[in-house]
Amino acid sequence: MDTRYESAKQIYASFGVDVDAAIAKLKNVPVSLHCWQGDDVIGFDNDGALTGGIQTTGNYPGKAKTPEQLMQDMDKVISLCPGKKKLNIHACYAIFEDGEWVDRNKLEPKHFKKWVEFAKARNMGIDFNPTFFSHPMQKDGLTLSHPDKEVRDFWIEHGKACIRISQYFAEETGVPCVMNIWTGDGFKDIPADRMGPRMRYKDSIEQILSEPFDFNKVKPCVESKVFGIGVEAYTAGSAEFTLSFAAMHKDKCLPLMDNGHYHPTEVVSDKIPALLCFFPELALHVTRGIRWDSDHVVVLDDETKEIAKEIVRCDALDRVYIALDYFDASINRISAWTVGFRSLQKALLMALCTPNAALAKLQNESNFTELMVMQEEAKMLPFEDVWAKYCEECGVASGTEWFEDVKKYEKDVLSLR
Ligand SMILES: [Mn+2]
Repeated sequence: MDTRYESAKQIYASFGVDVDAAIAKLKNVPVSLHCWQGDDVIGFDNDGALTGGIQTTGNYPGKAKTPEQLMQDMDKVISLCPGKKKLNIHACYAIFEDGEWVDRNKLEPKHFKKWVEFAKARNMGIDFNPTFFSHPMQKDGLTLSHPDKEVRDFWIEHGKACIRISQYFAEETGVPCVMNIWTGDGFKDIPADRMGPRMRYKDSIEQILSEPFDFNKVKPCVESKVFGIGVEAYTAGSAEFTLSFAAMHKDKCLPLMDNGHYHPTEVVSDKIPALLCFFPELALHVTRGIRWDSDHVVVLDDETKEIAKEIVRCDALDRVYIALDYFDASINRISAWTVGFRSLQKALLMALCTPNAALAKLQNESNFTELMVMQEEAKMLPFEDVWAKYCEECGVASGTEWFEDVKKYEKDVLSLR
């Protein structure tokens, strides 16, 4: 393989690309691994069904039902994926001990102590998400924008509790905690008042952010969405709403873009350089929507490659917080997690192995003929050999050998659940 790598290295060098440097750089780029692929977004604090306009489909056997199982499954995924990982958990994954249970507005750092131990032992930071769904206080499909103050106050307290927990994560791990605020608030059918819920939503998020925190340690985000299941006509947290909110609260809030949360022909890749002109930092949820926000497993498709390319081309790997967000219950969940993480790693490495400076120079010289030729030629560079070297250096399989491991895990562990 080293011969193949040496040969690939020379070919890339002729395009002005240093593949050793690309590999070294990617090793330090954290990608947040979402715990919710392991149990279909259920969590440990409720017995109810998944609500909030999102839906997992499929009933593949072997899903994690306890914190121990979920952590065991995440460990398996971590062992199969190259690259630096960060842990991403939702508030509904609180781990209660000795029969204790508290509602979401009363959550404390101690309810996430086991996750901190898990992350620290694996040298990972933690990202966090308040959970504004799958709960009886989500009334009429609304949380932070509900007309009833009692409902809003419950969720504002939840948000504040999550800020305190995020600060605890950052202090314990020494890594900033990205805390993402997303609600599915909206209406199935044509509303009579579109601004009222948004004014209440704005006020509620402002109240959450009034909880003291260190912005160097806690990175609150607001995530937009175009629609959800049963919330087809209107969402309070639309793209314009959340982006404007983040812009007006730049001293304590970031915009978060989920590429499943836009109209099907809109692409997040083009929005990244637009936002980087104005925001010092931003956050991403990488997913794969098919026709709607279906949260299919991330694969190495054009938009995933384009998203990675924009982050790299803008020299913004340290300004963009990258997280995965999808959930497929129709296939082996360990495999779903692994394919998604590895696909994003491939996209990032490909972006780092693209002759970006040379291509930009052609554009700036208005040499569009050569730009097209070179962009097409660059697609045929021997990427597989660089990927294999990267995986080898990270101590994981570069080819399909990892799937043998998943099949064994399914037989030995998942099938016994
Ligand atoms: Mn998302």
